[in-house]
Amino acid sequence: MVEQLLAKSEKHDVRQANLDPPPFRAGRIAAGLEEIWREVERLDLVRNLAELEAYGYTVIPPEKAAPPGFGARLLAGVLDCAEERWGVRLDPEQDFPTSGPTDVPDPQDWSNMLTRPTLYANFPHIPRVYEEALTNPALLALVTYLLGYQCRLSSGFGAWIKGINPSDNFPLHIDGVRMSPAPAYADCCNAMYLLTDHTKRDGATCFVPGSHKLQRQPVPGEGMEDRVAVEAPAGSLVVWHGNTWHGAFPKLTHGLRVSMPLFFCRPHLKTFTEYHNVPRDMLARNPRRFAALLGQQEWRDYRKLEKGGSRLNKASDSDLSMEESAARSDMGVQLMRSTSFFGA
Ligand SMILES: O=C(O)CCC(=O)C(=O)O
Ligand SMILES: [Fe+2]
Repeated sequence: MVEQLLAKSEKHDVRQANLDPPPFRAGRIAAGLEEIWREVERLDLVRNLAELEAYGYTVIPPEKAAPPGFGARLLAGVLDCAEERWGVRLDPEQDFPTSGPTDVPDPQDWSNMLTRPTLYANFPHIPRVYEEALTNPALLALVTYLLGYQCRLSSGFGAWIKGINPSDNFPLHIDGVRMSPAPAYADCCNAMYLLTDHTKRDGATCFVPGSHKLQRQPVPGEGMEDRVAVEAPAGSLVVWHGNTWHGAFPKLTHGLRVSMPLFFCRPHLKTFTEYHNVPRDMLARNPRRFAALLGQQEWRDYRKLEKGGSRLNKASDSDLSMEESAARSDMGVQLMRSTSFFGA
């Protein structure tokens, strides 16, 4: 039993995870495919990967998604962040309050919470548990399978918080600013932690299975009969292909639906967010992949030119030692080397 528990926690341990790019192998056409397949098998996500291919989305149950209790910790981080930015302590069992302070970093119109506010955290003030959310091996295994090792976090560290509103039928769409038609392979994808239980009546996210094969946005009203609600407990992780049609059902129940989306794209696309002021100690305590996901090793950063061609890091503390700079540029070079489909 103890061994089983240990084996379980090792599975979620970022130190065990295969987060770095694969070694350079000249002439290979699918750099990284074997590594990512092994990682998917190690994490027992083969079925989830098959669902991503067939349906365009998958729901990873809490016990496979993250270590025990992770969903509750992430929810607590979101509630802390809401308190810091909005000045209220939300209780997911209750509705939104009807009033709140205005002398806070991000005041809300509490008399009109029929819209779904998005709670954003900005560097350097992000709850530490958000770092774990991004480096989670299960999440990165499927995101890497879809987008390659060089992918970026396009937008993240935000939370959807949705209260009762029977008229809020979130329309079907595909995410991002996209080409039309969209490429057959994923050029972006989304991963969302469910932080409260989601049922259809709770306003669950919904998908049109198989729609990722159509490579286009739905026209208004299209696909509505084919929507499938994601009914899953708090702590689950939903991952979907960037081409998959999705939306959300209206929330008919009291209390709050809380989820955290992390939207990723391939490195040739412009990310929604450019991450500045990432604290140096945050980069130091996380795997190197963390910095790469946040675009901290961009080799084509124009601001380098502003500094007379020197490597200017986006981290808040840019006085990197020579060794650190070298380690980071090495990472950039390694990432650039894997130029095939899986590496790109
Ligand atoms: O669950 C929802 O409200 C829909 C979320 C969504 O469309 C997204 O995160 O891209
Ligand atoms: Fe979306």
